[in-house]
Amino acid sequence: MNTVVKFALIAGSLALAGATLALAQEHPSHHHASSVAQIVALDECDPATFNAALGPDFCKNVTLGAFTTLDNLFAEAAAGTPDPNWDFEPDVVNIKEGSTVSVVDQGGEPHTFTEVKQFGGGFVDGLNGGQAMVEECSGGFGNIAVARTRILQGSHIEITGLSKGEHLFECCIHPWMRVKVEVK
Ligand SMILES: [Cu+2]
Repeated sequence: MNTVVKFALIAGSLALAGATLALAQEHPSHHHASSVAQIVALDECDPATFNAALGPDFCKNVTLGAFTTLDNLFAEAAAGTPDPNWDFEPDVVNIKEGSTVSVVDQGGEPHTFTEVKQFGGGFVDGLNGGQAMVEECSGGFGNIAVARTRILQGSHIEITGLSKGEHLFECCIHPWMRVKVEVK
């Protein structure tokens, strides 16, 4: 077995361990006010084409070959059929007031988890499928309000203090990644 194959197997084992851990965390107790609801961000970015266009280390190699190239991601979005493997899971989260929403990026590239009044387009026009950008995504990462909702690959952010009612979140890069949080 050569070194590259060994590395791939080790990386695969780590990715599977991470997936198991994430699944284990998806079903927290909702019995107390201080519970945590876990959301996972997923994608299948192709490191070769993403990093050639966007810079080294933008897309990590986490999907063991199940890649979508950068050109295909844009083509799918333009056709109105955005890639379903860029996704927040679950799509709807029910929590009690006082709970924490924790969002972990288990994909290969950065995302944002940005609260919006209404779902719409993000700050990368070519990924919007013709939808207008929502004002909450305006300015992209040059806008500190957007930048602070960014989740880098392998990291997580926590949302606290959500008021009772419905809250909508989307990724300002891939705006078909959407979550509705219902706070009771
Ligand atoms: Cu995204």
